[in-house]
Amino acid sequence: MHKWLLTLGASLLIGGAAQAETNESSDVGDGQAGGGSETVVVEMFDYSYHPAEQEVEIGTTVRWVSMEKRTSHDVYFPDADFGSPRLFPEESWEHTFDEAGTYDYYCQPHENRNMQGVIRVVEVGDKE
Ligand SMILES: [Cu+2]
Repeated sequence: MHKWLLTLGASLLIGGAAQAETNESSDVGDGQAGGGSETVVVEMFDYSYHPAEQEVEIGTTVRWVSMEKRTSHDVYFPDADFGSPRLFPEESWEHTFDEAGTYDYYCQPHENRNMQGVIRVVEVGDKE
């Protein structure tokens, strides 16, 4: 009985956190298709993406979060000529990947500093 209550409390906490996260990102909402999909975070600091290489399953939303104190970065996919606005400290931007493939990207303001990354999107179940 006691144990059951603890478990219930824990799941309520988790549910609350997930909801807060969804609300926070609603202003960037870009491709909310396929509800219930996962969100993966790539942090931007020290003029690089962390992790620089990220593998995700189709339907995953990737959120880039700036952890910088001063500079700004963006996320630009040259193959698609598509990307984020400039992201200043504490700002974030997200994109949902609905097709398998290798998506190279870089930071336009810091291309000359080799600030680049790649998202590899694989079929559901193929993630290593
Ligand atoms: Cu940058």
